[in-house]
Amino acid sequence: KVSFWINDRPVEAKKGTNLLEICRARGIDIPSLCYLPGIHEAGICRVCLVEVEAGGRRTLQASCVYPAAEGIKVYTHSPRARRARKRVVELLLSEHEMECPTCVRNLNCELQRLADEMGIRRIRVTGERPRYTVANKNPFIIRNYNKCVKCRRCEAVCREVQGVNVLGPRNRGFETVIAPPFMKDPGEVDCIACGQCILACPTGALTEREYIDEVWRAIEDPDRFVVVQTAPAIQATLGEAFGLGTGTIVRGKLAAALRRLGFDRVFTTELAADLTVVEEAHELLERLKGHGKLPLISSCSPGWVKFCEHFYPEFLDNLSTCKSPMEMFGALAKTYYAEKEGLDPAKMVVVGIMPCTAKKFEAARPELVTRGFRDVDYVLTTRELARMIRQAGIRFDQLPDEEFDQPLGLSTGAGTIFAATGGVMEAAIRTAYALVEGEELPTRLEFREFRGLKGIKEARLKLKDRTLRLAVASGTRNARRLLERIKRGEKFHFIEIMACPGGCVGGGGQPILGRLNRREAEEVERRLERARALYKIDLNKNLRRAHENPAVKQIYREFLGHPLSEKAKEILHTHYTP
Ligand code: HC0
Repeated sequence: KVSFWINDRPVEAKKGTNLLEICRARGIDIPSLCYLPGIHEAGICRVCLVEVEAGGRRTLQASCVYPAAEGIKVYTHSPRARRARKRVVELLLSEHEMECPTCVRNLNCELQRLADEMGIRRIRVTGERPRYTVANKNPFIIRNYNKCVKCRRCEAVCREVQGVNVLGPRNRGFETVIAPPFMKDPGEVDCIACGQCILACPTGALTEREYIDEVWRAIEDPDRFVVVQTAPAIQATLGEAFGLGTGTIVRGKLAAALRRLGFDRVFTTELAADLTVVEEAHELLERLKGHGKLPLISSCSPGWVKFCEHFYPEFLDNLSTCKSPMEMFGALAKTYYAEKEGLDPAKMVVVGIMPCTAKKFEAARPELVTRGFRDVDYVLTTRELARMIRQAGIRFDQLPDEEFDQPLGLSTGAGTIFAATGGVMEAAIRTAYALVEGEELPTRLEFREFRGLKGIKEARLKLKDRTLRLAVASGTRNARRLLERIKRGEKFHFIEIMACPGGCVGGGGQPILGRLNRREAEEVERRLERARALYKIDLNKNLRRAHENPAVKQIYREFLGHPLSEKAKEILHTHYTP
């Protein structure tokens, strides 16, 4: 411990802790921009300058990297500190593309908020501004370098959290931008499309590629039959975009909003998640019998699949051949449901509401086409859906609770928990257990060893006469650690990998609440709250095992036959090649 002074008050803190954290813990807000605790502590933007008196000199220091030391005197809001911070933000603004009213981050931009909080009404520095063309050659992310403030948070998250490392400073001096190598488009490098960089970006320099107008056009076209499916995570996160507390469950309002937007049918991806569980549990049992490679690794997270293709192609045969629930749903909608309802699949449009930017990439993959039709036509993120709801003038908080349409709106708790890290594993084990041990035995429903935000979770589970070694990883850097262990000889039977930290609840398409003045603990807590909401829905469901879903049974009875049947393989399975 060291004793020192903050704003003339004596304080004690652990030696070496940075001043910014110490102040925030004591209720003193110092603005910051480039700082991401534990991920990016570089002191490069200078927005968090404070005055520090040490060794007889009083100087301006970046509080995010200045360590607490015995006897120093810190002045967080002295006139000089405030003036310096204001000037730093003015300089950032002076080269920023000022298109706030048309920017997707308008009113949700950290730079804008800083300017407002500091009372910047006029930018006293004028000069040249960079002019870059907007990079938008891929279906998932748009980079606008004219709005980049070079905080390098995207770069830090890409490297430190995801272990992908495709972003870095390019060019020199005034020309510097944070971009993929040789200023290539993210679609041309090893980017996995996870969108974690978008969540990290304080401005509108990084955004998802919007498909809102295309979806409006489809809805307005009387010749189109537009089916919407919503990912399990949306019900636990969409409310945040409308000011509801983190973890507020909005399942009923979500269905009501989609109906009012004009979709012809409102379904849930959870139905297909249940179906995935049934197919994947059978696949696991087949592989355990020696048919196929072990460990079986889940393949429903498209960011993870892309990561595997770029960095670990030797594991591609370990991936489950199951399409992701989103893709299974699209394929079923345009085959089973089209036949059942007498619809022409050529006139159907399937829209996915996903917490994910990689799902946009996945929807465009050439492998994911069934009987000549793309399984999913458009993917909108949680954020885009919130924008559409606003565009339609819908007061989200005043909507009644409604149900999804049937039969593709029926789901069990297993499908719901898919969106939290460990959920796919827990859901699959619930069903595998019942398949192997028999329905008559009391089945274990909860596998708490797979819950929570730990990057890698492991357990051993007895399945009849065999002990299975299972693991769950979220965040691709953790996936990398786990795969390296397997390469060194460790044996596992089944592994779940989700690209985003915490699983889909932490997806790159989720509402951005801004990191300004927030502590990392709050970010983590937010992901936990979202996951808790999903486990609560699961707990309150009568049916919690995927194979008990009456709609799943109906689909097998009327259409697919049985799990892993030829037809199931044609419609629900795929294969990825390097
Ligand atoms: Fe997910 Fe999914 S759970 S990837 O995290 O598996 O995006 O929410 O929709 O497909 O179901 C995302 C979320 C999904 C899929 C499901 C899986």
